[in-house]
Amino acid sequence: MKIVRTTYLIAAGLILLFISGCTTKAPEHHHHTGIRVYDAWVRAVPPNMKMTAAYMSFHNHSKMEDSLLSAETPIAGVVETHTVEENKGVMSMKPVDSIPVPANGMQELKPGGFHLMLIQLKQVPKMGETVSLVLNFKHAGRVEVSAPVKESSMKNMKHKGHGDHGGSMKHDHNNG
Ligand SMILES: [Cu+2]
Repeated sequence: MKIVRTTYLIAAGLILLFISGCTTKAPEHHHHTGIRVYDAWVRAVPPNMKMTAAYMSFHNHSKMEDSLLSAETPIAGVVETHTVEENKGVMSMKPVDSIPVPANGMQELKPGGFHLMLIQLKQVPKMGETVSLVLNFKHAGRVEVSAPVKESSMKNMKHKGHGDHGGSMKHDHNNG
């Protein structure tokens, strides 16, 4: 069945796309609460794609642990909170109820880890565009973010151990 095989290949390629990295810094986004959002970006995808992913960092400047419960964007019918799990060498994406953000700490949404899945795309995000997202946190409430659309090429997969926040879940603000 040629159709089935093609679909399978697209799915495999898509997962690779979502696992490969991109750590380009974006300007700080505005905030209204104890949660600040940094470096938000949405992955550029081919025109026939029905889904993409969004990545960003959350900094929690409050003494209360928080969590991202849900998100919305005008360009997608559904936004899910996902993580990536490895099972016997196979990476796969899995929905999670929420994404935790420790008190006086940070959480990183990045390829290969937590991310937002933009499903049922009404409009395919292209390079140069900006996607607006509304994030709903348990305590911080509603936080609006503008995320530029960026490409993450496969060559980024060879670059390991880069990045200012380098996978660390803790973040010292020196003001707690
Ligand atoms: Cu996903």
